[in-house]
Amino acid sequence: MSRSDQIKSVSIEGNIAVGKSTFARLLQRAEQHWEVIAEPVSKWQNVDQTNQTEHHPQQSSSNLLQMMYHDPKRWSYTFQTFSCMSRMRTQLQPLPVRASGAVRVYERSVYSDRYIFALNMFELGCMNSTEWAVYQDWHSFLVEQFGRRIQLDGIIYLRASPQTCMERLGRRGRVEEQGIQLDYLEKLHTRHEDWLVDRKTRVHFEHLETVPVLVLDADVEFEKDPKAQDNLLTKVRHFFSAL
Ligand code: UDP
Ligand code: D5M
Ligand code: MG
Repeated sequence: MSRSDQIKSVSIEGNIAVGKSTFARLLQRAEQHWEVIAEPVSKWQNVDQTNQTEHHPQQSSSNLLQMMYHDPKRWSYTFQTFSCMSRMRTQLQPLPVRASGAVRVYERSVYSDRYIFALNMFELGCMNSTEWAVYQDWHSFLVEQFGRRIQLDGIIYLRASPQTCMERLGRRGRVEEQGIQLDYLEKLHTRHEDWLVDRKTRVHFEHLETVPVLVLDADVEFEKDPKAQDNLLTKVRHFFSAL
């Protein structure tokens, strides 16, 4: 198979509540040969514990997302292991769509896990330097082992001000996120800008250094505005056709 026949992999990146899932649903409706894979948030909210020992028989799941927000120092490293493993699983899933021009679109990636969240957790002191070193070691090892299967051909960056994200976060009302402050969204915003706009985050995978990035203005209210949606879709079609 030549490179141009291969199914392309693209991730949608952006701050918490910027509108990634909403945008992903829009893409899924727009073209049959775009296959959208949602972020596995529900897995993080329901960690299956059915294999537990008999000492804890009554509990069958725990909410790791809530635990992380409630006690980040205790749970950030654990959260990073679980979120990254679940993203690896989704990125490695076999491909049902084989049409020419097919594109797989992921909501976030193993790369935003590292260069947005894990790095931020380390800089906030929620992971210590040993946890950070261990994390980086296995992350690099696994990504290198999976090679092409886990690489991205492009990134769509939904870019909006932290204030817009804060409003949308409130509107969505996900219980675990109710303690999130603007300050946290500002830090994540800066991480996205460093990585995807200014490209000054040090990355450890060659293909990421040159991966094409489409920056879309997500401050506009696109959810219920067909004209804004058409405008975004035109840019996406153009971007995909050049990958
Ligand atoms: N939303 C909105 N206007 C938009 C896009 C999204 O009000 O143009 C709302 C959406 O209905 C949801 C919230 O913003 O209540 C967060 O959106 P989503 O879950 O898609 O964000 P994600 O966290 O996946 O980026
Ligand atoms: O992201 C889903 C939720 O999960 C949101 O509260 C951010 C959080 N999240 C996602 N990945 C990570 C990592 N790697 N570390 C910490 N927190 C994370 P949303 O933007 O709502 O789709
Ligand atoms: Mg989402």
